[in-house]
Amino acid sequence: MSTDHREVNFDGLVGPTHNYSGLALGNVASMTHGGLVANPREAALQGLAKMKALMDAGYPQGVLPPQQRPDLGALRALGFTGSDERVLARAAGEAPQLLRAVCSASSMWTANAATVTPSLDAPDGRVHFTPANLQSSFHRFLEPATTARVLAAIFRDEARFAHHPVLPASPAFSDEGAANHTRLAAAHGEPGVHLYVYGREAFGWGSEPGVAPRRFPARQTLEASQAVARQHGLADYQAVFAQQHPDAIDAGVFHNDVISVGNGPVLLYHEQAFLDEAGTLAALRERMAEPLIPVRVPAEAVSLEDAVGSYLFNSQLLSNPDGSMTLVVPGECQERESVWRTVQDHLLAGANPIAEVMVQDVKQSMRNGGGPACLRLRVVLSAEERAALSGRVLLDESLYAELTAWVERHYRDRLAPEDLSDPALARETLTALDELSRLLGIGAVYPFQLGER
Ligand code: SUG
Repeated sequence: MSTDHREVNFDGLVGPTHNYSGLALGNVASMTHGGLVANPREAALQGLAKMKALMDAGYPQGVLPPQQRPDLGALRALGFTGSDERVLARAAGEAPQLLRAVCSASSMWTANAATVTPSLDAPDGRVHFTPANLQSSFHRFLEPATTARVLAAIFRDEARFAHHPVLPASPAFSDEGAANHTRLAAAHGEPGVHLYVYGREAFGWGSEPGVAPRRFPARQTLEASQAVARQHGLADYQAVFAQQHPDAIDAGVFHNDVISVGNGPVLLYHEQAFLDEAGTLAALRERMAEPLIPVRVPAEAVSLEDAVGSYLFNSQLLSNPDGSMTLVVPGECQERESVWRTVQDHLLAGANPIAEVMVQDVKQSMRNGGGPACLRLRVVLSAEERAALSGRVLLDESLYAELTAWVERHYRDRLAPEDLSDPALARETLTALDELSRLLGIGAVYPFQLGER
């Protein structure tokens, strides 16, 4: 197989309206931090610092732009009329939760932007994308239309990139993208096996009801995962569908990437990640050409509560040229004794390729339940595919410097929920995004650039 395939991590640039609105049911950090004052500038700079650290360490790094917020078009569609100022003022008075939802900067968590299949695994030899419908929450349901335009603008070359329609935005096809998908392979340039993790089955009528979480919603359905695999042309021998443990969902594991992470042949996971642990591993082993390297963390070492509180499993696991791997963990892992001890004694000292740990401070995002792995969309690309990208989206020194200066020019350092109705914030955001789309060379992707609002 070809050796020039690299995984490019496309991080979401945090948008100027980053705030804490307590919008995400089942996401403990979001539910506990709603109402806090956020610092959008610091959030964006933390994200850029993570991208720069990984670029400096030799990992290809990409960037995806934030979305247009507040989404005044969504408010208008819901019956708010008049000038922008009037729409904002009425929404703030009559439906403050709605205003918060249309201001969310949640597109920063690009692990939920789409599911991606590398060209190596697709029958037509193209890289396949399906933007996630994110229909399980209103603030995230607002993302896919712009996400689809952004992905189509960057991965524009139709000979190399294929874009599929968003799945029907109905609970039966609830799709949260790559956060519930892991590709396992001997190496990025070898054929892969795709692990899709779902929280519930939608079409189970007439049969015994399946096991489902009781406290919090299951965001991904089996039917959605199957449809994505079908769109991308994967055969049975390339895909495994595994149910997430309902107890994990009820403990705040709203996506699989909060409880497991895979890379190459390694699957790092908590013992309560999957409903059928043994069956999941067996199905993977049956399909993989190379031996699977499971790295299992028992509940005895890290409780579900500590896993959710530290986001240990929301780490990025990255391949190094010598075959070793680096685990990029959020700073919160150092703050929990059991977790930090497990990192040292179990992960680094264990018989597995994980040889190094990098700690990144993404606290602004973490308070909304988004760790290092949430902030990035993994796209395995060959050298030709990397060269075929449109726009200026691969990070280098000068792009990093320009994006940092752009954030410093346009972002506020303080944003409380009551600031969201400020019409100046909406104007500032449009100015910033217009400049950004020119800086990235991606053309018109935002509603305000397309003659919408
Ligand atoms: O969908 N939080 C996001 C966090 C997404 C994390 N992504 C992954 N695990 N891949 C969510 O729950 C909170 C927004 C607020 O409360 O203001 C939020 O949407």
